Amino acid sequence: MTATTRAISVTPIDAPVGAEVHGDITAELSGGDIWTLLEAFRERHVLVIKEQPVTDNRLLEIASWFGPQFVPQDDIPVLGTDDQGAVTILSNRDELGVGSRVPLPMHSDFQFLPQPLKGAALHAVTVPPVSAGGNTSWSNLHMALEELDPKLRARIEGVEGIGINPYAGGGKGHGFTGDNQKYIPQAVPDFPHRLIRTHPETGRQTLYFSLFIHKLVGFEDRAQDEADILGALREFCDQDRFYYEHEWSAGDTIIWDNRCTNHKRAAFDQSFEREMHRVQIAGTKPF
Ligand SMILES: O=C(O)CCC(=O)C(=O)O
Ligand SMILES: [Fe+2]
Repeated sequence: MTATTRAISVTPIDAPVGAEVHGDITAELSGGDIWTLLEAFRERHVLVIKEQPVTDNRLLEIASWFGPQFVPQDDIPVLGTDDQGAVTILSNRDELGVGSRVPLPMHSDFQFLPQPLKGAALHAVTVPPVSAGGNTSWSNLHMALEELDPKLRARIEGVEGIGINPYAGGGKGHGFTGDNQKYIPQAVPDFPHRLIRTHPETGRQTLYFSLFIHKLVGFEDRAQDEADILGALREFCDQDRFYYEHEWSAGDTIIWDNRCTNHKRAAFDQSFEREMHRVQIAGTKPF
């Protein structure tokens, strides 16, 4: 057997999620290299590529190794421009992009969709200095489930949660700004998903809960129980020990698995410009 030379290698980050990718991500990669990335994605859930000049086209290409690009439906708005270009630009400057001034509480992207995302690739074009805030953190929800109090676990086994869609039913006002952000005044149907789901590639069980889950199916007559469970999960899932916190440098690219992680973004000083380019990867119906 001839040894194959790999251009890419991956080392785990000393945190509950994350692997750092080494090597030139802009070069032509072999199938073996891409396989290395996919394997690390499955095992570490978040891939970190530091300070490389990834163009929009390359970002699209990188994301496509993980799955087809997510295309929003017209009748279920999501964060992104109204014309929904292939690459969404997130920025705190309205003339550049959408949705990126406020701190973002822990979430899994678009959990309110019938088929929420598999993941996303986010590339930092311009970021504030680390001292000005704006770190993004990802948590390990497999680990959270393993450490969940067994009594609480028993209460949520088989229970479905309903995610809120901030872009429908209420209009503007959530701090997700930008002239092109699409909102619709009407509510969209609920698409509940299990709070404990199966990872479709590894078969592992994971919590699937974020701050956007605001109702539980079957608790219509048990408001207090519902509030207790939601409150307990909110507090439990958001503990620092589940997170990897990323300090951005311009040129960083992060690809994450949206099915077994949450992420959140810290507040940052608005006198600095922040511009991120994002490609989202389509997912399947959770089970
Ligand atoms: O701006 C960030 O750091 C994270 C934004 C985010 O939540 C996302 O792109 O899904
Ligand atoms: Fe997000």
